[in-house]
Amino acid sequence: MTMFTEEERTLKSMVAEFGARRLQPAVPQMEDTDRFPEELFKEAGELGLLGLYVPEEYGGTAFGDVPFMIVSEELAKVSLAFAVAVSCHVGVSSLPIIDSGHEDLKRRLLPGLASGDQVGAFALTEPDFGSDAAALRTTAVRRGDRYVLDGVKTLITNGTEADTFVVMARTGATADGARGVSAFVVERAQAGLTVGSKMGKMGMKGNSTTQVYFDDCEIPAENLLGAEGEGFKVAMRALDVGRLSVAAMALGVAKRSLDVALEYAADRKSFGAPLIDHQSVGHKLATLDAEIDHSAVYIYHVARNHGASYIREASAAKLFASEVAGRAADAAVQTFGGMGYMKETEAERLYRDARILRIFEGASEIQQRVLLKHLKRR
Ligand code: COS
Repeated sequence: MTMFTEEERTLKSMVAEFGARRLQPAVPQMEDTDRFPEELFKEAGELGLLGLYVPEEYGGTAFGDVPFMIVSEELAKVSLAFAVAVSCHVGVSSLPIIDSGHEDLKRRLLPGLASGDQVGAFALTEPDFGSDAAALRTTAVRRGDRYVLDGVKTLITNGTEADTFVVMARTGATADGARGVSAFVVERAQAGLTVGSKMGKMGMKGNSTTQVYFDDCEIPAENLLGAEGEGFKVAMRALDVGRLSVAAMALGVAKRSLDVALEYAADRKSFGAPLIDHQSVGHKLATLDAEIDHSAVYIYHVARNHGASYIREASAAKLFASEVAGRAADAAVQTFGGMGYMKETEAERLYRDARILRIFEGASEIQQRVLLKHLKRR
């Protein structure tokens, strides 16, 4: 069964080759030092992997959804940390500028984002408002031809490296909820923007997560994305693609987890037989294989065939694939037994990395909420 065109298969091999030859050797150092491999990010840019939605006239490849899922999946098989940095940059941090940015802003920022000279970040979450994103409190007040931003964002992926931040802030009253939110681009050099130090994480060593502070941060009015009050929808539309990409990354983590478990289970003997021949191990891995197939078919089906709105499908893909990845990483550790808990096995890293998939870009409970809303309308 093949789900891909010839061009897509070529892209898949190219990213897999980049993963094996360039990214894999960097993983131990990323684990040890938590340093982001900027040189590899630039290489990904040279390969055309960072401008997947950027139109060609601004230096991108404009390949679209299926290639984005392929890149997300293949990179995540090797390093979820790197895949997430790329996904965040390509999807939620670039798409709002591409879809809703002023022409001057696009000309100025998109070539750098497509090449990897500039790194993008997406700032929605706040210390007091995560899942309930429409309640956010960061403010943006219009002053002549400028907006002035004040507030704090947290858990911002790529915060340390980012040159541009897509920031959701309140231009309307708190009571306006989602309709009082607008989206902006804030550039790193802007006075009044401060990035906090790296937050220590359970896994995904090698990409950064920070707080971002806005203190009387003045930006030009043309940095508004779309119209005032449309920012929540700008963010949510970007998150649809983002969630599909998280599903694809979960697929990559699940496949890799199954592979390492399978290899060990075929090799390691207990009670006179390879682990794979013990029903308790073999059946679990076989069930995972079926679940992984279901994830793959659904993710690429949605990526290829979705219409203008696919909120429900993006949530369904993210919910299912991230839960499968969690089970797969858990099964990998369990198959390795005591060694699965040790730093020297890949299963240990996969387990820590996989845990975030059920949380970020909308926790499983948020995806269930979105799905339930659609179910009730039926
Ligand atoms: N695309 C376009 N528009 C969307 C949308 C989407 N995916 N999701 C919601 N909207 C629109 C709705 O149609 C609604 O518009 P109208 O007022 O014109 O009808 C508006 O946005 C508000 O939506 P809703 O009423 O569903 O908002 P809620 O506050 O009830 O719920 C959830 C929104 C919970 C789905 C949202 O807050 C969410 O996704 N939270 C998680 C945030 C998240 O993923 N954070 C991770 C940050 S990045 S790591």
